[in-house]
Amino acid sequence: MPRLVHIAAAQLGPIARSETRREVIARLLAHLEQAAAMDCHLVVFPELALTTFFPRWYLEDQAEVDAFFEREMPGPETRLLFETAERLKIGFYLGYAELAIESGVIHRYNSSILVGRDGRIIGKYRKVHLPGHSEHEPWRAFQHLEKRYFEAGPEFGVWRAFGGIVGMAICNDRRWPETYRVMALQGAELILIGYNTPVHNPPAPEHDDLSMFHNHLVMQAGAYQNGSWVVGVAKAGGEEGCEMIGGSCIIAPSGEIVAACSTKGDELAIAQCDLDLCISYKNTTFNFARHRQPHTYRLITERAGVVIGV
Ligand code: CDV
Repeated sequence: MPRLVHIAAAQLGPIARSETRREVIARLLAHLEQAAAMDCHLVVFPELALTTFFPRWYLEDQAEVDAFFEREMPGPETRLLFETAERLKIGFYLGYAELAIESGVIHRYNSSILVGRDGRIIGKYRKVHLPGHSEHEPWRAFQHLEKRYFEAGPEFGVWRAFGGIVGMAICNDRRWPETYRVMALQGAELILIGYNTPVHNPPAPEHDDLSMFHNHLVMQAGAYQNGSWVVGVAKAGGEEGCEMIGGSCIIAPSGEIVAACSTKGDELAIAQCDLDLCISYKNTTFNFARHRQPHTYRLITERAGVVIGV
């Protein structure tokens, strides 16, 4: 029996700063309904899917920043997503800004959750690789203040769900081979990634023309080199004067894109993902137990004794 998961990559077009949670959630609900009508089991939404991508602004008023964060999940406005998931028997991955109070201390994370077909949270992931900068840099066409507004998460986990082993990552994580490898070493067969990626890269504008190529390059390599499905989902289009790449797609363990969005708006790309397709990659070319040489990697790192890129 193949282990089939019917997955929808639920791309979102731009979200205006003035758009309310209720308006955004109506768009997410439309995606859930449409995906369920097409017999999907799992819908993957982008990073920070409930608001505009607010790290593009330098904001001095913490209350203004905190208005973009969720204090509970589900909360009064997001509860309908969970109720709809349960009614439609459809799971989802959702990226959002998380404000958590732990031992009396406020923490802010760029997070995602995985919700099962029963509408219950299976797992939460807090973004590890936070790109950008922490101080105002007015020379940029727009800011990327993730290092200011979020704390880095502690680890990459995986969860038993949807008949397999599922991992989560968020946006910039997808550019780092360690992201996929750490999850694949825990058995990941399906890696879900939401992203917000501007076409323009202020520190390196010479990369702009390659933004879509790099987007697919890293996710396709991550899938193939780890024998895992990868689902990458964008917030796309012209958002508050910033052009964001789309290119949401579903990638097989072969590294091939098997479904992709073609617009920069709200759109679903759907694929039937057979988790058993991971097996021939994990058992042959990428049989980690048989072929990896971890002692060698450690020696090289220790001997080098330098960190490149500082
Ligand atoms: N939201 C992100 O993590 N964006 C980063 C870049 C563009 C700053 C990315 O790697 O896509």
